[in-house]
Amino acid sequence: MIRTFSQHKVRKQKELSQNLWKFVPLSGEHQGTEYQAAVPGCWENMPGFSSYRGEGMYSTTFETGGNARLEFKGVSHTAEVFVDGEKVASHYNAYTAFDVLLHLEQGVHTLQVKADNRFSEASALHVPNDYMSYGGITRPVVLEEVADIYVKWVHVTPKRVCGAVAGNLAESGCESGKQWKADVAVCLNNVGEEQVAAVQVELAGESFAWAQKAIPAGESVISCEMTFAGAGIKEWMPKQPNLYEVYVTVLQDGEVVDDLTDRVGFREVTVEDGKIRMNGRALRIKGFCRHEDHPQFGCAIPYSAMVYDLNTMKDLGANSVRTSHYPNDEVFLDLCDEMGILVWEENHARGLSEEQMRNPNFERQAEAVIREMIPLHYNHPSIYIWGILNECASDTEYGKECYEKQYAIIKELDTSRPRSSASCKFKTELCFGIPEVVSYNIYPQWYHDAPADTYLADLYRWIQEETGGAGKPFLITEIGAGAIYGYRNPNHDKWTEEYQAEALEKQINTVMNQPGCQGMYIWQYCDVRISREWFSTRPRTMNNKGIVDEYRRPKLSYDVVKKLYSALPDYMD
Ligand code: ADA
Repeated sequence: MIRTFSQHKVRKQKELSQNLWKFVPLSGEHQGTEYQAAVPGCWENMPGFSSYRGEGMYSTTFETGGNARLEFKGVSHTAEVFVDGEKVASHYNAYTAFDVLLHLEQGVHTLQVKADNRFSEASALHVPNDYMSYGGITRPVVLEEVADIYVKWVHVTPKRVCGAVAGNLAESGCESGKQWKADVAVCLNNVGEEQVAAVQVELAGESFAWAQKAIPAGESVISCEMTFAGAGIKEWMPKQPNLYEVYVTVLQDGEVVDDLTDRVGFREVTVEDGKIRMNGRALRIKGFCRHEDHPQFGCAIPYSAMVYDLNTMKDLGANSVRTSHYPNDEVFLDLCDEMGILVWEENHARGLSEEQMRNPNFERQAEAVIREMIPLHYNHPSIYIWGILNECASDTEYGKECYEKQYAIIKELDTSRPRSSASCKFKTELCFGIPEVVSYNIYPQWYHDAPADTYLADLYRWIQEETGGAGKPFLITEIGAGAIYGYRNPNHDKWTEEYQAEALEKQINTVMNQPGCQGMYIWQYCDVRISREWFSTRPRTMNNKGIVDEYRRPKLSYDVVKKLYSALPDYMD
C-alpha cells in the first residue's frame, strides 16, 4: 500500500510488490543463495536471516517507457539502486523516501536494489542502539510514468481568519467552519525545456488556476492564497478528524498531462500563553512512544497491524503517538490523520554522544532526514510538532551548534508547526532557548528511585528559573518502567508486571498534575527488539517497557493506563 487514498487519476502509478522479488545475500553463510522475498519486508523475517547484518541484493523486473519515476519509501539502511545493470541512485537512512527519474525505452527493465544494514563509520545514525536497525526494502517501491512537467508536491497551510472584531466571536469568524484561508505551494519538476502550462488547484470546493505559466526547466515552486469564506469547513481535531483532498492538475493544450492528490486538515497549530494550541484549544497530550517493530514483520509493519496498534492506543485512551526515533511510514501517518491521533514526528537519532555527533557523516545525514521528512509529510494534519535528536549531546557547546542548525532547517521548511527535542540532560541542558516547546525524558522510580512528584517539580523549577525554557509549553516525552510479560511476584520487584503498573500510576498522576506540563508520552507502547551489539544486559535483548509485549499482549499496566488516560480530556481549557 502506497497511501490510504489514491494519489492520481491521470498519472500512471503502481507499487512493485505484487510479485516476489529475488533476494541474494552478499555475505554470510548463505552468500550467493537465491531466495524469494516479499517487498516491503525485512530479511530478518526470512528463515536463517534473523540476525543477518550485511548486504543483500534484491531484484525484480518492470515494464515501462518514457519518463519513469521510481520512488523508494524506505530501504534499510543504505541503498544502491541499479536499472538494467547501471547504478542510478543511492541513499542513506531507512526512514525517509528517495526517488530517481529515468528516461527508458518502452519494454521490460531490470531493477536491482542493494541494501546494507551494517554498522560502520559511514553510518552515523544507524548505530548499535536500543532499537533494531533491520535490513531490506522495508517500505513500498513505486513506479510512475510522468509527463515532462509533473507535480512533485503540494503544500497546504490552513489558517483561521479571525476578524478584527475583538470579543465578538461570531462576527470575527473565529468560530470553527466560518472563516479559513490557506497558503498553497506547488512544486513542479520540468524535465524538458522551459515550456508553458496551466496549473490548477482544487480544495474544499474552491479552486485557483495559473492560466498560462512559463514553467522553467528543473524544479520550481508556485504559490497562492485560497480563501474559504463561509464554506462550512469542518476542522481537523482529535476525535473529529475531518479530511479534505487537495487536487492539483497540470494542463497543456487543454489536456491534463499530470495530476496529484494529497490530503489536508483544517487545523492551525499555535503556541500561545505557554500552551500548544490547535484551533485555539490547549491540547492535553496523552501519548505513547512507538517504535516500528514487530516480531513477525520487523519494521515493515503491514497495514492491518498498524491499524491494530492505533486502535489499541485509542482503547488505552491515548490521543497521540511519538514516532520514536525516526520518521514513520506514510501509511501510518495517513491512519493517524484518519483516526484523529496527534503525531510528534522526529528526525532519526537516539542518544548520540558528542563523539558520535562529531562523526564526519553525522550532520549531513541528520540534516538530510529533516529535508526529506518535512516536504513529504508536510500536509499531515495529525503532525502537530517536529522533533529532533532524541537525547543527543544538547548539553555541550558543539551539540548546541548542531541543534541550532537543525532547528533552523525545520523553520526554513515549515513555519506552521512548533519544534522541540526530547532531552535527558538533567539540569545540564543548553538548548531550551531555541525551540518553541521544551521536552524531557525522565524515569523516576525506574532508573533512579527518586519519587516522581518531587523529581519532576524540581526539574520544572530549574527549567523555569535557569534555562531559556521559561514560560514555554512543556512535555514529558518519555516516562515509564520495565516489565517482563508474564513475570509476577508478591514482592512486586522491578521487572514484574505489578511494579510497572504501580510505577506508571504514580508517573501518570505526577505528570498530569504538574502545573505547566501539557502532557506526556509513555515509554513505550510495545516491547521491541534491540540490536545485540548495543546492550546485552537488556533482558531478552529487548526493550521491555511496553504496556503490551512485542506480540501486543497486554501487561497488568494496560488497565491502569487505560483508566487514567481515558479519564483525561483532550484539551486543558
Ligand atoms: C531513552 C531513549 C529511549 C529508550 C529509553 C529506555 O529515553 O530515548 O529510546 O532507550 O531511554 O528504555 O531507557
